[in-house]
Amino acid sequence: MSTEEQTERLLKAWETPRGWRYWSAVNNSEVGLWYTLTAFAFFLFGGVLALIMRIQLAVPDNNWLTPDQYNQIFTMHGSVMMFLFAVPILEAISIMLLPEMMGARDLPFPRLSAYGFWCFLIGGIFVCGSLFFGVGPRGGWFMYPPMTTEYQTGVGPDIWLLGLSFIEVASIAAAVELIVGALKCRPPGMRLNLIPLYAWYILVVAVMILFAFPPLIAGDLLMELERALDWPFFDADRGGDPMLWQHLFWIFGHPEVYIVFLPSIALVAMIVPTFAKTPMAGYGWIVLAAVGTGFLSFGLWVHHMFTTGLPGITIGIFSAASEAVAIPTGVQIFCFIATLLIGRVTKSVCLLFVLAGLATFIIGGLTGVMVAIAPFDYQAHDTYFIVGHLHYVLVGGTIFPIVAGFYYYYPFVTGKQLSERLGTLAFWLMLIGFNVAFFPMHLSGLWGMPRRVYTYPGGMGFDLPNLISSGGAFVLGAGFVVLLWDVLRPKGKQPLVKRNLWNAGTLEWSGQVPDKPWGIRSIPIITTRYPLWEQENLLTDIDEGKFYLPDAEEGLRETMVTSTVDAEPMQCLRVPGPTFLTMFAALFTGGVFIFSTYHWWIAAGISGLLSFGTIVTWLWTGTALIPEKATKDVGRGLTLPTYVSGPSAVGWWAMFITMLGDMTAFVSLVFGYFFYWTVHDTFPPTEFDGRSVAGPGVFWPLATIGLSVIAWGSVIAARHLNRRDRPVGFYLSLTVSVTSAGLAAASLFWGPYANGMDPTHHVYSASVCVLVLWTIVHLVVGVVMLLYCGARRLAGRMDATHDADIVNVTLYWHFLVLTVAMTGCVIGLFPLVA
Ligand code: HEM
Ligand SMILES: [Cu+2]
Repeated sequence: MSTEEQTERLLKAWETPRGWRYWSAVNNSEVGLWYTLTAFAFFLFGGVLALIMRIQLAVPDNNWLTPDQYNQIFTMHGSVMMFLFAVPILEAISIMLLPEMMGARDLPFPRLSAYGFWCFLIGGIFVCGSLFFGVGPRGGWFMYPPMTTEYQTGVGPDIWLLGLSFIEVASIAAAVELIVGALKCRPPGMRLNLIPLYAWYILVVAVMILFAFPPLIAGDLLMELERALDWPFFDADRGGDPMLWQHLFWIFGHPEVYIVFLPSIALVAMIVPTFAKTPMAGYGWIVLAAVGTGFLSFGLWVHHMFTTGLPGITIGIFSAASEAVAIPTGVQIFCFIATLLIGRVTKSVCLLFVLAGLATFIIGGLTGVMVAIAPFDYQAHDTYFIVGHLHYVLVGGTIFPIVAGFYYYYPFVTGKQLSERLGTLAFWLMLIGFNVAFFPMHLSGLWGMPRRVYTYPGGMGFDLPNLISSGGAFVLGAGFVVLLWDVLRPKGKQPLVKRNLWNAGTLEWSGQVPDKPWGIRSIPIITTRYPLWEQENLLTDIDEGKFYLPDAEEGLRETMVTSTVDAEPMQCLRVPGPTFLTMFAALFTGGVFIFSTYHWWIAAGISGLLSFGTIVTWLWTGTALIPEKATKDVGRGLTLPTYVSGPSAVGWWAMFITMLGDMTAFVSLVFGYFFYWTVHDTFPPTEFDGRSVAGPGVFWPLATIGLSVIAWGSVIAARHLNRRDRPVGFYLSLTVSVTSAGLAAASLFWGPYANGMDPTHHVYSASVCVLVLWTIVHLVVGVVMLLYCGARRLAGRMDATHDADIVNVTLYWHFLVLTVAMTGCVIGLFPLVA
């Protein structure tokens, strides 16, 4: 078969739709690009808000903005920068780059990435839009209650809670995708110790997202229940405690700063070796340090709460832990510096931004070491010193490396190059502007200027530093205008760059210029960390289709799945192509959140049904399809299965990872319950406010556990019977499990209901009810999944050998039965021992 014919078939299979259908694309390069541009647009929006604040603060006693406007603007600035820019842009860049770095044709779930993108776009516009109607949230980016519960009416906080929860779900979806992508979609031979450093960082970060975002989502749920239904989680009058929010928020919030820092450093880890022309020194150390940072960052959150009156011992421990994180961070920076010293460095704008980023981050790190010392923090807390510190870390650790990445990867995306001259200008404007803007904040902070104030009185020593800051902010802004101009200016006359113009060693640069939509012409065997430097004739062999999957005989999109550690070929995975379903699914899901904000319950309900219908259609037509042949010759004499189920299937991994995140959110709710137990003398209380406080009793929670175990057992039986091809037994087991799951949900509801529990009465009742609510929703989802499996088998889309659906659903049920058991024990049995 001639290679031209192969090329043509491949191109046809991977063709990006044209015209208005372009927006149905799901390919990682398209979605990644949209995602990046959207996140960058939100960054510019957040930046404009920052400049507005700086105009307001330039002179004392200014009343250009009202206090209320200022509050909305600083809240939105922080929230946009963190939730709509910093996290999404890194996921976006990874969606675009990760498959290319690993010689994969696409990520394992292209439609999931597309869905995540549309959710992000819709949610982001909704959240930002509130500002233009003057109804934006006003509680700062950490939304502390009771400010945001008792004292803020209107929809502002609801927009924050629901809009951002919606986006967090999208972030988690991307994290799942990236984890599975990094673990399962590598080229043959690329063992874990050969993967690009970028992939390691993304793996660490995605896992962090998986464990950090769910506590926040749990917190959002609690606060929204308090705001919408008056369940008193944070209301001290009824036993609630605002501190729980602070814990949940910062269990998310501290890892968050590493979630935005590590992927940027990952870009640095790709750029440094290229410009030093030598492999990265200390690969193993860097990986260890990245993993270490990830772990440690979950044990530091209390340093944001030093001034809340916690016991001294707690403060001491968290202070020490906070200092400790400087060690792995330092290790990484030393490795970068060492590589630059060993290598022969070429000068370039990218590298300038890398160096500026490292230097700025180090300064921010040093003020971080200062504020991690509790007595110092007592002084600096809630002053401009903190604002100075956090921007040094964020801009040094995130913005400058991302700009470096922009210069580095711009040719990869467009085939054109950004101007070194304009780049140098932008660099100096940004570096000088940044320091002039933010250094004085340390001083005004130490002199006593609080943060989050819309103005300050003259003559207290704040005038000059603020004026200087504002001037610097505009110089910094000018730097971004230059960058933006460089990106947008027409480059029609500029010739296309040559292939791999930086002479990089990593696989993403194997793409042709202009790039083809197929990701890679054939999937190579990788034996080194810098294949383009170290593997002879790699590019020619790839181009000539000498490696795997050089053809698309069936006209389908295919990529390879390999084993987790050793990257041995396991499956030829068919990935789905363009569809509008994901966009509609996101629109309808968005509707649920947006309508709920305004308490338009009917509209929210309809939107929910539509979203459900769309998602089911998407799954039904796009996942676990029975292939036309069981195996496929993928080239070089290798034959791989086209369908697998169980732990070797990517879908199984996605379910497993998603459920880890889901469990984390649930555990956060359980944590809340026990948190209340620790702050009350008697919990559960016997009576409150002249009324006795009811509990759910023992019987019904235990009955729920029993029924769920029956349901779970029948799910397992159903899976076995399906595999043995006993349809009658299969449907029977399914019926048993659906029925007992339904009864379990009913009995879980019945306990609190029959005992007359009133969730608005006391925080105890509320925390029982939220666990019940969570578990019932999960039972209902479990039932829906079972019905889906039944329908699949009836429709001939699942059979004895093609059983991925029921296998994945069984996995869900393992987690579900654990959830039910924990809920039952906590609400039913714990009161007996408490
Ligand atoms: C154009 C550059 C920027 C300027 C001039 C700027 C300015 C400011 C100012 C003046 C505040 C304090 C508001 C107050 O306390 O009253 C602030 C807060 C904040 N900024 Fe920035 N900022 C910039 C870029 C960024 C970036 C890139 C990020 C994150 C990636 C960021 C994240 C935050 C956060 C999280 C807060 C805290 C908001 C709060 O207190 O709730 N900023 N910024
Ligand atoms: Cu922190």
